[in-house]
Amino acid sequence: MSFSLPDLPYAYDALQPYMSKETLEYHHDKHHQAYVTNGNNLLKGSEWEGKALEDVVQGSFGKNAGLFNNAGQHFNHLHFWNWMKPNGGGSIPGELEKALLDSFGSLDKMKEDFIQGGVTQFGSGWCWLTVQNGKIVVTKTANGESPLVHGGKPILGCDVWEHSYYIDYRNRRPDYVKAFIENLVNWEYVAQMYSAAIK
Ligand code: MN3
Repeated sequence: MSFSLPDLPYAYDALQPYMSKETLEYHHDKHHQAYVTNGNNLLKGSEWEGKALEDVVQGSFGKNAGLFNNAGQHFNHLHFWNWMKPNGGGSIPGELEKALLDSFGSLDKMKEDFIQGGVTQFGSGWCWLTVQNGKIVVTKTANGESPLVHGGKPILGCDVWEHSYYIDYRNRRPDYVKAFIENLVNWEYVAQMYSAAIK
């Protein structure tokens, strides 16, 4: 199985004003495409050729940095497009909402911690809602890493590489992460990942 780039699940201009058409054109068509192309080149002839994506990500971590970076980013971006939707950030499905309240005490606290995670990730990386030891926690990772290689299961991730926000927000990463959690998140998709993570 080789990697391939899926179409965005919405139009390029569907996330405006929170994420522009221009950002999505560069981010999806150029950046994600590059991870797919480079990942396929590095996968060819490696011991992970033909393996499922999550197995490539976990298997190559710490062993083959080039392949890991591209496979990790392919995994992260496949979900990232689905973690957003037009008119996102609305109500949270019941089972997930209950788990978030159990873990954070309030939805405001969850959002505050998530924004803080994104703002304090130094340099390129991601902030996450991660299922770990039966709880949902905020974590952050550098570059193409994800909770998958740190003993957790990601259910929501925000890309805080500059390519994800610089066109729209310039250096204002806090405003970008705040807009993401409040206005872009597709909570139905997060709930699906949560259900799969606790099985
Ligand atoms: Mn990206």
